[in-house]
Amino acid sequence: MTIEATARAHPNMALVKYWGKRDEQLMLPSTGSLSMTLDEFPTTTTVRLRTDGGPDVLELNGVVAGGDAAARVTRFLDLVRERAGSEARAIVRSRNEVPTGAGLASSASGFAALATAASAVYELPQDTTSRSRLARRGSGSACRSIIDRMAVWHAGTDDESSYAERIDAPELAMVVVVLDSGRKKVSSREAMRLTAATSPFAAAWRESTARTLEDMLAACREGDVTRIGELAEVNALRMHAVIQSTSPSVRYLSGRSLDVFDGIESLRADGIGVWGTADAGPNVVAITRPADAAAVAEALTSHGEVRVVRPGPGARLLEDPAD
Ligand code: 2P0
Repeated sequence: MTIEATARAHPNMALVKYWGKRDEQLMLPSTGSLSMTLDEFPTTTTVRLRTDGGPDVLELNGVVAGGDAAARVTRFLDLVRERAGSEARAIVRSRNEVPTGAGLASSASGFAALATAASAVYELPQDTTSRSRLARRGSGSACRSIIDRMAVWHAGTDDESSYAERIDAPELAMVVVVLDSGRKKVSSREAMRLTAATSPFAAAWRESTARTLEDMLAACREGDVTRIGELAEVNALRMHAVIQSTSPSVRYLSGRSLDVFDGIESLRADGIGVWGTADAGPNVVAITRPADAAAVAEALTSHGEVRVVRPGPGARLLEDPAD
């Protein structure tokens, strides 16, 4: 029996956003979504089975974690153990190169890496679809980080039918503009609940996102970068609109975020194909063609730290953990 496995996964950036659940227990989303897996900001996670009967331990960037983060990992491992028919506890060591909690989806890379390493040590099915379903139970968007390059997450209606899979799309680049790498005030999970419970626009968000996903899949098939960018920007701004319409209102975008959206708009006025998106935090991500990425990065560098990212690999086991 393998006693230790190490996996690496990257965050993903949604072009059609996941914002709301139809089933919190099974982590089924209220709509499907679509994303690009990034080639930067990896999480590398080692899962080692304990033979000494001690409890689960989570170590994040070299520091033993407690509280919600550790409880979430233990709940996830409980599900893995139930499926594997195992009682073995584990030591989980995770290293993140993404600013934790800053809206760059560290939970997606984190649970994608954990699901992949845990599937190996607990001897669960390791095919892509099984790992995607499992990662979803840790954090919804993690199911997309299992997938190479571009992924659609089928909302599904039960555990079996809700998973992400690879799609073909034209070559894209993104320019991440980091404005704030601090932890956000309201977690995505909490704000999704608040949206469903209090926003008068929640149903309209779900309906428009389902339509946008169909349009986005068509744009990807047709290789239409302009259409992809336009749909992604509108979808992101609709998500932020529905989030702001909660009671009490939640606002993730800051004045500086809006300045970046203005900067993107003026680049577009100059004839560059570039569109904006943002997750549950103030950082803004510009979507563009690879050939324009350097010019976009240069133009946006006055707003914050910029990083050009490209489509990256799905979660995978590392043969040599020193890699
Ligand atoms: C997304 N986000 O599609 C959206 C856009 C943030 C904004 O998925 O409760 O960490 O663990 O399923 O996946 C962030 O939420 O939430 C997210 P849970 P998750 O990328």
